[in-house]
Amino acid sequence: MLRYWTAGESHGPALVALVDGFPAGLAVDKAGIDAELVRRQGGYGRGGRQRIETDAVTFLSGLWHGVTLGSPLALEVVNKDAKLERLEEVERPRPGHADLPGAIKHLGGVRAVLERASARETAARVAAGALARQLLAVFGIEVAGWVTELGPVRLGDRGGTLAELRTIRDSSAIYSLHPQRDPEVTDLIDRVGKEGDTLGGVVEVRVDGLPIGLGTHAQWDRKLDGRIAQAVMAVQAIKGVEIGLGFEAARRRGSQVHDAIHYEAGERGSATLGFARPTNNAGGLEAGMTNGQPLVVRAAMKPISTLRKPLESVNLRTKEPEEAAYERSDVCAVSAASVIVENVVAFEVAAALVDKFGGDSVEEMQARWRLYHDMARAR
Ligand code: EPS
Repeated sequence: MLRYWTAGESHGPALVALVDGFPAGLAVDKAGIDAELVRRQGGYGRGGRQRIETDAVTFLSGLWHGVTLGSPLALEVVNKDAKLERLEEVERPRPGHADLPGAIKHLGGVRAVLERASARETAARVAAGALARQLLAVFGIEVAGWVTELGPVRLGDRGGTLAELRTIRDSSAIYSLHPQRDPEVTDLIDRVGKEGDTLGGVVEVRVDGLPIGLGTHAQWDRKLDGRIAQAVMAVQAIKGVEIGLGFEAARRRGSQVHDAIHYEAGERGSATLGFARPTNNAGGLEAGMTNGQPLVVRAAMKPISTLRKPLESVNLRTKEPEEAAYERSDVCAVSAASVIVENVVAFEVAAALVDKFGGDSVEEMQARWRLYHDMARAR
């Protein structure tokens, strides 16, 4: 079973991801992981913290000569702004943040909660996901994500190979597939920032090259749609997750939702075994299993809850009305969310791949991948 946990506070010494069940024999490209960490720090509208940090991964365990050993991997991302011991208690909880429920729940203060709840923690999740996507790449499975909506601006997606779309996205200041519309969006972010407010948005992730049959219909907690929804919903500030048509499917008739099944004998050798679907409204998942089509996941991010022009709150010590606390924040972190969602989805897909093809070594997984496709083709 491939799984991970993270540890670390926003202003503690470091963030750590512990990845367990990762197969032996993968030559890790550290630069590839660092590139994802750098992208997570970027996007128009980020706050002052990102000018302090230069996130990069250090492997504390699980590698020998740069190759995975099959033992647990401890990944560390150091915090340069490691000032936790000097920071003071926060008395005015921010609406929308973990501050109030977390402090009450622990019979303690706000600082202890916000340090862990901060989206800084996602650096560790991105490191784990960026490692997992290197395992996916061995099997020709590719992942990419982008911003499709920012505040009220609908940007949408577009067709093309993931390599093409990545190039377009990387030329956009907000990681969208319509860079020509960047000025409209960056002006909006500037305007809203000047007003002391924040902006959310929608991100989309696509996974190409998936085989048929990752995940399962057989038990609720192993259904891949459910696992992906949990991983994505558990990203800070995410309030909604859709797969394929998502909520739009509820508004249509069945004949306008389900993807017809065709068969092209000449394509038997492909990963989809010749089964073709003229549409992909299911977003690549049927009954918790991949169906050979691209996986398409969207997530809605609420605006960041730390406001420079704060909302009404209550001083937890005096119980008197006061404005919520403000130290510093991002005006908009939707671009970063696209990187985070991309990498947490990659991890869940890699976990499903290990479930199907075994987790001891990459070489055995490759042999079992070939055997499975040969057997499926022979039916
Ligand atoms: C973040 C680091 C944090 C915040 C932000 C995301 O750094 P600091 O609290 O030192 O400014 O900028 O976290 C939040 C939005 C939040 O509400 O906690 C990061 O690295 O992504």
